[in-house]
Amino acid sequence: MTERTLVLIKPDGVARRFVGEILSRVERKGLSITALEMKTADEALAGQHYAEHLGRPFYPGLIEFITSGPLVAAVLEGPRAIAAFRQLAGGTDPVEKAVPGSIRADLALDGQQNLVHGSDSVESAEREIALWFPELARG
Ligand code: IDP
Repeated sequence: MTERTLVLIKPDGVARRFVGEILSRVERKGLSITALEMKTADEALAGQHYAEHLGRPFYPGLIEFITSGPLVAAVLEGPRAIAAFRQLAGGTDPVEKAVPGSIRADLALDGQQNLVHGSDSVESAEREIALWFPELARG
């Protein structure tokens, strides 16, 4: 079943010049990039994106990080795109959770600055696509 998912290459990924590396892994996996934009998130957008984490101890630092510089937002499409990208990304903590071969395990060390975001469900994907690419919102 074809799905779509919202992916961010976070500001650390752009600063470390991993945009090509990460998009290359996406394409090698067989996912299609159907929207792609570089932008800098303001606090309002970052807060909406990470609304589920409001109140967590790491939330203020996360918002500061995500708004700290340009990032790349993308919509990927393909069979099981949500799970497929999360497999490519690896677990949240690049050392404790991400498996070798994943983007985070291979290229990151830090539990916050972990290079990428990928939607975790169909509902999250549709909510996040509507935030980052309002012109692609459905319903
Ligand atoms: P995910 O990005 O793997 O889906 P989430 O639990 O949704 O993980 O957390 C969102 C983001 O918040 C993470 O990717 C990471 O950047 C940051 N984060 C999560 N947990 C921590 C933490 O314990 N310390 C610092 N940052 C965290």
